Amino acid sequence: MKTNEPNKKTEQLDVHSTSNENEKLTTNQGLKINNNQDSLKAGERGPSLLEDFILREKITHFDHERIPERVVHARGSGAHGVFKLNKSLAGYTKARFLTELGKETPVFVRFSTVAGSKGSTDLARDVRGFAVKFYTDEGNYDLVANNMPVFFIQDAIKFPDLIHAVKPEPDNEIPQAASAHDTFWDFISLMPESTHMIMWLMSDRAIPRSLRMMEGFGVHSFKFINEEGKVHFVKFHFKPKLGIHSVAWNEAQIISGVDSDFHKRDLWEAIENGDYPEWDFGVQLIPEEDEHKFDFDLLDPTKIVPEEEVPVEIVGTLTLNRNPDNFFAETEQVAFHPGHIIPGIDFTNDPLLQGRLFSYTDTQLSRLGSPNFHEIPINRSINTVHNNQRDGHMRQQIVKGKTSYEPNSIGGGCPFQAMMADGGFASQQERVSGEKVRERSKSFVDHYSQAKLFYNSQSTPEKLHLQNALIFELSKVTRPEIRERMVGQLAYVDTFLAWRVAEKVGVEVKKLDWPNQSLPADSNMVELQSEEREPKTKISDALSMRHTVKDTIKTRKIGFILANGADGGALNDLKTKLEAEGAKVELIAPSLAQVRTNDGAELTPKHSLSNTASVCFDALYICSGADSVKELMIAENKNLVLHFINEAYKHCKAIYFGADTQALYHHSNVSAKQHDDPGIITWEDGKQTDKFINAIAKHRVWDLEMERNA
Ligand code: HDE
Repeated sequence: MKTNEPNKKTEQLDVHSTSNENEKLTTNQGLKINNNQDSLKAGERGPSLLEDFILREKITHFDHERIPERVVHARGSGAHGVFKLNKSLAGYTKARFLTELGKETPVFVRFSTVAGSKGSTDLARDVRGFAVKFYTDEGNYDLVANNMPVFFIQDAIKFPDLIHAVKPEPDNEIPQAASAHDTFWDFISLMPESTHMIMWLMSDRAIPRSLRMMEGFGVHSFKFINEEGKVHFVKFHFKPKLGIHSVAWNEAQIISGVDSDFHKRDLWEAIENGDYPEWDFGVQLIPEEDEHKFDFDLLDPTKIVPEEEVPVEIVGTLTLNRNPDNFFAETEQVAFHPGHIIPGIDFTNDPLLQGRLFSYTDTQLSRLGSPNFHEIPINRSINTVHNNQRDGHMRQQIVKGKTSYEPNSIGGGCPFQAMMADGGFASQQERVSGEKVRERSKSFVDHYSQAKLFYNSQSTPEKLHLQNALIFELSKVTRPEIRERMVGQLAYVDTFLAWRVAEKVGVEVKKLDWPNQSLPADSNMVELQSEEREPKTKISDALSMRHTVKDTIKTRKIGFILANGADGGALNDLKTKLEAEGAKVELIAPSLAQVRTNDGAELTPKHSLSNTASVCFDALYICSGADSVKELMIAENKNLVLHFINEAYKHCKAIYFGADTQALYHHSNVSAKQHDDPGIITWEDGKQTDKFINAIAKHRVWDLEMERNA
């Protein structure tokens, strides 16, 4: 477990606490304030006086506290941490934080959604931003990534159109943080290049269980350049050590109502509890000479490099180990930019990346209001800045001397340029040629092969979730022609997918010119999803979450439902074992009043049955104890408890029914099913604790979702 030593970057003079009793209340000018309760008046019932500079300063500052939210990625959560290099990449890059084995580099990471406003829900169906600022000793390196490895568009010029289409519609500002509306699908149905990304957006990747349980991808191909000038293409990956896990869409919708800060709270609490989230940092490396060896273009941001073709080499660990001291000062003001690079890393001509290289600084000028936003503590390099840039709003640095130009003699010619040998950055001398054209490369025209690859790589439950997501989304589209157009696009990915969506959103299948053979006869839907369905198509295991980490219950939140008379011994025994495995146990009772167990202990519930919901937990234990069950079965509690159980059951979670809970079991939906459900553990099972822990570690029994919801 990493200690929480503040890294070099965070020893800021600017951080100070307001809880020091020796520090008296002052104005912004440092004047100590004697009365912060009343404005200055002419008589206690008289008018307030213009001269009340204390009142005016305080209210004036308040009036100007808000700054423009990010035009995209407005909703975010951040944390400090450290990157440790475990395997040197000296053969590929000269970036020291990637070549000096064991080197630790301070980082700040901001996770975000894309479409929603700053106050919108964490659990929108959306891409997640995964922006990492490495405070390296060669300057700040920003890897401004997402939790999906491709993007909707191939050229930056379409970005404003994409965002205008997904944001609330301009006439009525509806819907907030949602793609399920006409303008988004109108745009997407006319953009075949978006098809691959739509598969990712409609997959469970778009509704993560936790920011700590999602991947990060640099998306673009970048370049590594080593000391000898040798060039490799590189794709960046962050793989969560807790695995990649998602919630069910119905669950996401409920979480948005019960706790719209679900992800933010989850990240904050994990770090406060010392459960520092970690990712393996990996790279896919392709020698420059192999650029055209693939059946796709490395410059195309709607394409991945399948891990089976080029493995991801894990070289480092990203750990988040400190929450921000102040959300606005750090998370809101942090400014990421893919153009913040260091020697050994360079750009490719990916037209999406090229456009991004303009946009970030441009938008930050209007968002942070000054060309000096690099001087805000969270944005400062750990290196001292030496240049002749001067003045501008909110300038902090005080540069001595008469020279602010180069060349100069008065200042001794300083600051000098740095030789490459001294770490000076020089762009790779790539040969570029060609006429000035506004054209799309012919090598970018395949919009369906990788969409197929992603879809075909999904497990049956994942395919069902993806289909249901498209059905939900398109069912919100009011214009039938848009639904038809979109179903036509889906047919180029998978006939069954298109057929099922068409049927559910009222699109006449026969009206569409299907690109391949006749439709499957109506039959058992699950069979038709079969991963073994012929012809066997190319798949990539890395694209499905079925193979992700499922052997730990660390940080999982287990709800214990109990009332007076609960079996204290059984409760403590299970709690101890779950916590020994790193899980968090939280007690849920009919009220927040203390609960007395059958051995006389007084327990304080963290939640009541009415102030939380099963969607905030990974699994439930219905505590044993006849008296406890009797109290839970009384009218005012029974429906709340049964709703908890039925909702967790619907969302394929593990539920453990302790001894004496037969009545609750038989009154719940669970009892209606007779099957071997590994996610349901009862008083009849042997080794209940092991079974429960194993069931929690599996995240969900997605394979039984159809049965659990029948
Ligand atoms: Fe961004 N993106 N982006 N983006 N992006 C911004 O910069 C942009 C794209 C990403 O937590 C903005 O400071 C363009 C891909 C993240 O502060 C803006 C294009 C990827 C964040 C911008 C893209 C990203 C942003 C808005 C298409 C994954 C949040 C606020 C060419 C590789 C960073 C800001 C944070 C933020 C421009 C597409 C990642 C408007 C023009 C692809 C994680 O400048």
